Amino acid sequence: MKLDKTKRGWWESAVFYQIYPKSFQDTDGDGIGDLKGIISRLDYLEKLGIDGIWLSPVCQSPQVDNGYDISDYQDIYPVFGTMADMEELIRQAKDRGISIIMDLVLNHSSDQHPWFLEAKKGRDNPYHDYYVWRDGTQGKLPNDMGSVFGGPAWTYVPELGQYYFHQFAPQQPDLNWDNPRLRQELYQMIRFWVDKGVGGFRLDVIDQIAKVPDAFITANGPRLHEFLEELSREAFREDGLVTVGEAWSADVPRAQQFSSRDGKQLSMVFQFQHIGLDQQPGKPKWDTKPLHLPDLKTCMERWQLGLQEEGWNSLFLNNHDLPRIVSRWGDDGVYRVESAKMLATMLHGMQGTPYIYQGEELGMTNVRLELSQYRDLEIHNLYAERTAAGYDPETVMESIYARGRDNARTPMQWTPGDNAGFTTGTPWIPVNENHSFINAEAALADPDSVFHHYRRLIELRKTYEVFRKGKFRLLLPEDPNIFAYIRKTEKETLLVVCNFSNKEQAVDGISVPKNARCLLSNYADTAEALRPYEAKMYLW
Ligand code: TEU
Repeated sequence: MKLDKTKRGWWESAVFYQIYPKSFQDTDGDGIGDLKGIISRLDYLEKLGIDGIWLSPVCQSPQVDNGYDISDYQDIYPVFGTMADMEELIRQAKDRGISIIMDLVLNHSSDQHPWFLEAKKGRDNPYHDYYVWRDGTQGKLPNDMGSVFGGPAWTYVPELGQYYFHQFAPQQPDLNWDNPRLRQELYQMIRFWVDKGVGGFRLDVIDQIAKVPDAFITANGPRLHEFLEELSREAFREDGLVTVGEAWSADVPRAQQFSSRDGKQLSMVFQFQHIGLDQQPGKPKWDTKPLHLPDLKTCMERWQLGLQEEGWNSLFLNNHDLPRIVSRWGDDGVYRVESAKMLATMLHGMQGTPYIYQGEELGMTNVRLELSQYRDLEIHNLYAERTAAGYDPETVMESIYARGRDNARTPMQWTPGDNAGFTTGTPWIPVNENHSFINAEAALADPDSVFHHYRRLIELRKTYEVFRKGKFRLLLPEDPNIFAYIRKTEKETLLVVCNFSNKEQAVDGISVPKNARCLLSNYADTAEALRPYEAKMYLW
């Protein structure tokens, strides 16, 4: 079903799919995915039934952080292709009812961006104030703020006798949003992409643009909402443009504001409260603790209820920064297929716009590589820092296996053959060996595959209004193994029941009326109790 994408709110009925171009499909044998590769896989995505592709950055970049360090916002990274390829992708996707959602990295640029090269030339250079500088002497940092990827958030430029601020790598200097000229320049750049026909934008770390380093503020700076309203007014003029902001700091009240339905800021945000549930409070993401299902239920309930009337939810379990969900909340061994389908069912029954991350629809899993085979700068920084601090190397590797970003970045598994059909060359990062049995070719051929389960979920969301509008009610909040909820409109009731354990679980306290239809299940039949990772969706 094709949606009318000129109207605000079309995304409430949509499902999006994230592509990490570097790892999706290579066509020229250099071991790195490219735009032509994406074009060649549009039929596959059309079959899945998605309405839009969130494309991780494809702009010109030295690739220190795989494209999240942009050196030219209006040009394509040549290894991915040309502007003509990009135009072709936009056009061919549109023909299939699929919008391209570009990734906008507005918090920082690459240190190779001409603005930064100019900025470094002198304090009175017109571009100097595009970045965030503080006077200082070498060795005496302006303050002790750290960067997300390890090390200080300040780097010294001896020629200027100044430090610049970077929340991420030193090669990703933060842009100074207090400068109105910089903001106007960004809006013009955005209009360039709107004119090319993209359907919207995903905004990288958008809650961090209004930073105030002197006050140790990174997220939710005092001018954030003012900046977002201006950005929306000046750059996102069309009602049909969908905008989704990455906001690690978002709680429900903030998200209500970011995604308020008057369209003043963004269509929705990615919030991460459900993602941090296996993290020790106050510690980095590497220091994990066991998962506890009631925490997930309370968290999802809070978001479902919180954004029911005001705002709009995004729904996701995976992206290019996160470990594979089946290896986290599911079972990536015996019950991989069942648990992948169960997790999808749990999520896609909720209110919001679902995002599927490439390979999630195949039940792709985490990977264990040798340290030297990892490519992510964050992993290498972590290993160096923690081993220098006396951590046992094996313990550090365990953290990397559990939480490293490269888990999500191994190549898409298309076939059981060489390099999973991703490339004819040497892949830039190893292919997961389990492509021999986890791959799209096998999934397409098997009507019971994870892929077809996702396809059915997407179809259901488009068939029944209850998915978009139904009011949420959590059932059995304390149950340690069962996640069950109801969605209800005046006309329809949807019941979702999921077993998060690898054991059979009796379900007490939920009755399924006689007139209910089972819309979807990950087991062929129905039994008294719920079998390992069983999921059922009923409608009446
Ligand atoms: O990520 C923002 C961010 O802070 C985290 O997702 C981060 O990658 C992770 O938690 C580190 O532990 C965004 C992008 O999604 C990410 O790929 C980029 O590296 C980052 O911004 C910088 O642009």
